[in-house]
Amino acid sequence: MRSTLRKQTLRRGSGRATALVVAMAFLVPIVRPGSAGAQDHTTEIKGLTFNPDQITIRAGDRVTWVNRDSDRHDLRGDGFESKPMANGQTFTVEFPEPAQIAYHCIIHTYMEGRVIVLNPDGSTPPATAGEPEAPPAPSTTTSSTRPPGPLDGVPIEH
Ligand SMILES: [Cu+2]
Repeated sequence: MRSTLRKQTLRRGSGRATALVVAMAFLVPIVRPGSAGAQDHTTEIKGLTFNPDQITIRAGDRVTWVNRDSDRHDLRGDGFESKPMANGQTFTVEFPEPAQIAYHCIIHTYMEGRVIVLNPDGSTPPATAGEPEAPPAPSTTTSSTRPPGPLDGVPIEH
């Protein structure tokens, strides 16, 4: 008899824990619709500006820049650097870690933008003190630009 009672107590306890987990599982998608999986974001480069010039994403998301200008643009941020992009060309970076990453156009250094990769709890990480000019880390960079062509590495005329 005694052991049966104890079992029931245990079962009731774990049942409560299960209910809590279920409740939290329902809460998460409501609070954070983007948590289901990696998302793709797009930033247009138009009129010598980034639109939007600041984008907030979650870890694991990707940002694709699309050049809508007739001018060429190339991006450099902490951990990534693009090739010069002609009109219509794109550059994609995956951001696996929370961070605030400032970037700019190498050709037009006054063109500045920022990617904010939120912490898992949705808070904003502090801006990295690191120089935006730090050497790129190829491991965090993916590119959907066309395969290397004859113009790559050739100085761009303005
Ligand atoms: Cu530019």
